[in-house]
Amino acid sequence: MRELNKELYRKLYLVRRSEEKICIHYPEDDMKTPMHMSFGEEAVVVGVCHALGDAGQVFGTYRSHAAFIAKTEDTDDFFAELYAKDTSSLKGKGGSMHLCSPRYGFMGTSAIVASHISVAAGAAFANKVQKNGKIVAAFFGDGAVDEGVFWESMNAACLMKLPVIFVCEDNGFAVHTPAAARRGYTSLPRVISTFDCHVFESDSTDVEEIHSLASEALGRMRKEEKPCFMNLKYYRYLEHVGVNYDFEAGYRSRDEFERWHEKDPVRVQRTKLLQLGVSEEELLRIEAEVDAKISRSIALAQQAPLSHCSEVYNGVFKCDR
Ligand SMILES: Cc1ncc(C[n+]2csc(CCOP(=O)(O)OP(=O)(O)O)c2C)c(N)n1
Repeated sequence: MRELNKELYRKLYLVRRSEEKICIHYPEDDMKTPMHMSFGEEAVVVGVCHALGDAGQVFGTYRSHAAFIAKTEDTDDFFAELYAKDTSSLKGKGGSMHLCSPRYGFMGTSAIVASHISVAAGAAFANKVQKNGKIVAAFFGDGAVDEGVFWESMNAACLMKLPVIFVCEDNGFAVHTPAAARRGYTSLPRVISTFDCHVFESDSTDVEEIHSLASEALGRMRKEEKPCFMNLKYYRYLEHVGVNYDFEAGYRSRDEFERWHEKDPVRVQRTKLLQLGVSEEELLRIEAEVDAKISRSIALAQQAPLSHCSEVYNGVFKCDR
């Protein structure tokens, strides 16, 4: 249990520190990409991705820094892409909003709300046909549920009994609009429970709890071939897009932030490890290793040449007419 908790903490810290470094370097204006930050949702993404394991496949949204890092740990590729460098596997064509690394099972992300959910269901269908045992996790915000394609994908996945976990990263807002102002129903999990799938929900920021819930979901899915739906609440710390707080925008209160921040996922896990008897020295060692990895990735990205203009035509669908 201690080893699992240490590993979960290492991943939380890797995600958190990578994003903190983005906040430091972004004002230098060398990363020419909009930033949708993951601060606050680390436990949701790390917990699910760790349970899913290396063989699982992940699809996500434009807010996928946490998911990319949790699934791949490939900070070299991550920072090279944010800096649009030649060393990035996407050669700068993706940026922060279209991260993708199929070799690590991070299958792709989209800036068009909910558009990837049907693609994730399609990948689950392919896995089912190929009988390869792979499970797909589709991460999306609560705003994506307002799109028809979400319901079509849920319906098809339930009907076809596809090996897919739909993970709603529920921060309660689509940009500045609260869920209550967008929905003609009160409880999404209750509506989803009328579908033929397993439903799970949590508002925990404890990564171990999310990990065990996701493991239970995967176990149920393997036993009884049915998709899963997880509604996992979190609080988005920063503005919808950008690297700043936005309390002055008036759509949410600082009190709410303070309440969630008191149970910050990274701090909760660090405190737990100390209670489990892990020494402060060991934690500092884990943190120093992660910090060194990130610093190295950023330095490599900064020194690498920019991606060449000719790359625009590589790796994309072309119309010859
Ligand atoms: C189909 C579509 N409609 C509208 C937008 C503009 N838009 C970008 S993000 C966003 C809010 C999405 O909120 P949510 O799904 O809850 O994700 P979050 O940003 O909270 O992670 C909207 C409406 C878009 N990108 N795509």
